[in-house]
Amino acid sequence: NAHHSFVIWFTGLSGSGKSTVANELANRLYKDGISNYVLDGDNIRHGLNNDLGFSEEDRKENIRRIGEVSKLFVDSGQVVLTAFISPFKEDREIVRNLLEVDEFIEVYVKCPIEECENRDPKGLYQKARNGLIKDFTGIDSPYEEPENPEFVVETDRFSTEECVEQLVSYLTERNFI
Ligand code: GGZ
Repeated sequence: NAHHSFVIWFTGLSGSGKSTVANELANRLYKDGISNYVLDGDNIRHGLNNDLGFSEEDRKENIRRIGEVSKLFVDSGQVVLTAFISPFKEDREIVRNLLEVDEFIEVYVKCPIEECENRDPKGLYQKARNGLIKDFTGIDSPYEEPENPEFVVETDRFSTEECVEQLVSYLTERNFI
C-alpha cells in the first residue's frame, strides 16, 4: 500500500461543484490504482440519513453521521471523498477531530453565490427565492466559509479538469498519494 487512508472532505454551497469535482477526482484516483469511494447526497441522504431534513439540528446530525461513516471507511483502509455542503464550521471541526491529523483534508469548493445561483442546475435557488424551499443555504440559512482549509478550488475560475489537476498536485506533493 503506497498510500494511506484518508478523507477528502469537500465543503461549499449548493451548485458550487462539490460532487462534480469529487467524482472526477475519484475517477482519476481509481485510474491511478487508488480505490476510493464517494459519499454524497445520492448514497447518504437517500439512505442512511433519509430521516433528516435541512434544519440546523438535522444538518448537524447529517454531518456527524457522515463523519462516523467516513471514519469507518478509513479504518477499513479506503480513501473516501465526501461532498456535502457541511455549512457549519463547528461540525466540520468535530469530523476533523474524529480522525488523525493526516487523515482529514478539508477542501473548500469556492464559488460566489451569484455564480451558483446562475448555474442553478436543479432550480433550487429559484425555488428558495420564491419561498418554496425554506432554510436554503446562502439564501436564508448560513454558510460558514472555512478559515483554514487544507486546499481551495475555485470552480468559477477553473474548469473541473483544472481543479482535479490542482488537487492531484496537492495530494502528490504532500505524499497523500
Ligand atoms: C441546501 C438543499 C436544501 C436546503 C435541498 N439547503 O445542489 P444539491 O441540492 O444537489 O445539493 C443540496 C443538497 C444539500 O445536502 P447536504 O447534505 O450537502 O447539506 S448539509 O451538509 O447542509 O446537511 C441541494 C439539496 O440538498 N437541498 N434542500 N434547504 N440544500
